Amino acid sequence: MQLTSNKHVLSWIDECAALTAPDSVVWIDGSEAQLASLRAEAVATGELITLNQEKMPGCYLHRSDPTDVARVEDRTFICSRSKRDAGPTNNWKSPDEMYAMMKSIYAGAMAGRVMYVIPYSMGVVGSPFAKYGIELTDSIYVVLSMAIMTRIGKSVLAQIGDGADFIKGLHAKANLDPERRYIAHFPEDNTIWSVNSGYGGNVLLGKKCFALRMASVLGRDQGWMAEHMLILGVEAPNGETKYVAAAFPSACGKTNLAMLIPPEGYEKAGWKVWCVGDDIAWLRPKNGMLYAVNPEYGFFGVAPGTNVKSNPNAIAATAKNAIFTNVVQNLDDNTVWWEGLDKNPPENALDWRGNPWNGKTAGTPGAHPNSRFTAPAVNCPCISPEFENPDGVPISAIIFGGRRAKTAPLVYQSRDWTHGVFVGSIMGSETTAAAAGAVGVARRDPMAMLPFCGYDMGDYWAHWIDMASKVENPPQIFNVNWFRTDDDGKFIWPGYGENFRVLEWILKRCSGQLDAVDSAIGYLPLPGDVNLDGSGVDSATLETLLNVDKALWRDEVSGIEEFYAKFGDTLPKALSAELAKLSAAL
Ligand code: GTP
Ligand code: SPV
Ligand code: MN
Repeated sequence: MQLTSNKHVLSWIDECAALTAPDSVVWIDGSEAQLASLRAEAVATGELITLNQEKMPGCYLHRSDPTDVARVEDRTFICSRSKRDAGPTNNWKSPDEMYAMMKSIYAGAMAGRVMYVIPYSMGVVGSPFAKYGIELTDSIYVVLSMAIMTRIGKSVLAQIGDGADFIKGLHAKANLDPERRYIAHFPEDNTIWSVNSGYGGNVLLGKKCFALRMASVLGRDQGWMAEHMLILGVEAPNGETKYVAAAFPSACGKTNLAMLIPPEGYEKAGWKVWCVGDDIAWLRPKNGMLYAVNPEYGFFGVAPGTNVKSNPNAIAATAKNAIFTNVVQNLDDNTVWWEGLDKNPPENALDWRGNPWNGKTAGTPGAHPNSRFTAPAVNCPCISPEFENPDGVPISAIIFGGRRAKTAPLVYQSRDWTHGVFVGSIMGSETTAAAAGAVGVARRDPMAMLPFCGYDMGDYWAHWIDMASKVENPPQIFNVNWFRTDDDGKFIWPGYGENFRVLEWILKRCSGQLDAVDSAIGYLPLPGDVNLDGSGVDSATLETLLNVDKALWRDEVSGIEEFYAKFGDTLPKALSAELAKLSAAL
């Protein structure tokens, strides 16, 4: 049954149905009854596997095709009318060419299948900052995952009303052919087309496709920002909470930082961290500050490495009503396992591909390195009381960071907003399993947005620089690196909960309580200003972590010059000036 009489919606669905030729069209109303019957159907076809309902109520396992386990950056396109608008860091094809090519793939692709219509909201439904989308898909896994990750159903259609202000998403699994897999964005048409994949980041179109690639374009045009950032609140013992947003590349620690539990001494003293979001932030000027909302409704988090010590809040979030993708299935008790969950891998199990796997003898990982959980945000014990605040939270600090074995110190602060934008623009990190391709290769990933910026990165930096003129008290900008290694390649900093010590320094700098060392790259902590009590890290090690190796940084400057050169005249002059200053200081 159609759930709207909106002509824009209905004619678009008709067009997509005529193209993909599904047997039927089913509207997702958001009711638990409908979702329950879809779960049952997915279990019957094997698309989902029911897990132990006593230990893990409402939890299911899903295996994606082995050739389809991560985002595909080389097959992701920004199809703006002009190539210049996509910029040098995005793949581009003209809309006409892309529509024509993808139409040939979509043609009849849903024959014998059902087309589900998912109305969804990014942000609290009805709030001034919410944006709406409709995703058409032939995957029940997508429907059920969208029901966790976004707010869905009739209430969204009521907000769209008779209007045309919604993002049109079309997803078809087709035959999962990796050679014909495309994730295409048409910013001028509010349209996203995704075909031949069933992996989260390629097919949950509200997430990276809408809330970052399309939304970054909307933000440019409307004076706000869509960023690959977590949002957290640090509550002091006196009850006052300060908010921080942090951009780290994929699988570089956003979920873990967002759900951090402070070290014992701090916890006892009454410090607490609240999670507002773990992956995406929409920021806009308000009351002279930048306010951030998390447009999502759940977490699509990395499973490996998540355990009761590293991230107990994430473990709790997955205790019920979660979907696990590409993890190990323990056949003894029908629960799940992944590398780093505990030191006791199951012996009688199936690996992420569904093949028999004995964790004691296998010698190969049982879970895919990019295996993930999809969990409702409300399950998270530290979810912020402000999670559903339609105005969002005021941001005191923005933190950039990535995986850098040597160059970047544990933490440093930028001198001002423009220098902070420079610090974000020169971010580098080693690639991870979150995207298909080689892992551990260093690359530039400005603002952790390289794969997610929907327009020219030079224009994006100009937009960043310009935001300061809209905000009297812009956040202070910092850079962190939890991933410095010693000569044996081991991480030097303990990370996880201990990162709170760095947050404390950052917030004290924001409120003017601490001095700092003025170095070539920015402000570094004075020795003694990062509290190491109970961390197991000594002051000599901290010195190593804060060391700025000028020779390495001079190489870094050459790398940045090369990167900046790609942008031609869209590179803001203010950034080349910052680079010249850095080069001179070194
Ligand atoms: P996406 O969901 O891909 O955007 O990733 P994310 O940034 O949320 O990354 P996440 O927090 O899931 O962390 C990814 C990996 O980094 C996991 O294997 C973590 O165990 C590991 N990790 C997170 N924080 C730290 C840290 O402080 N130190 C170290 N050494 N590893 C960390
Ligand atoms: C990332 O890769 O940054 C993720 C997972 O958060 S995905 O939704 O696949 O993009
Ligand atoms: Mn992410």
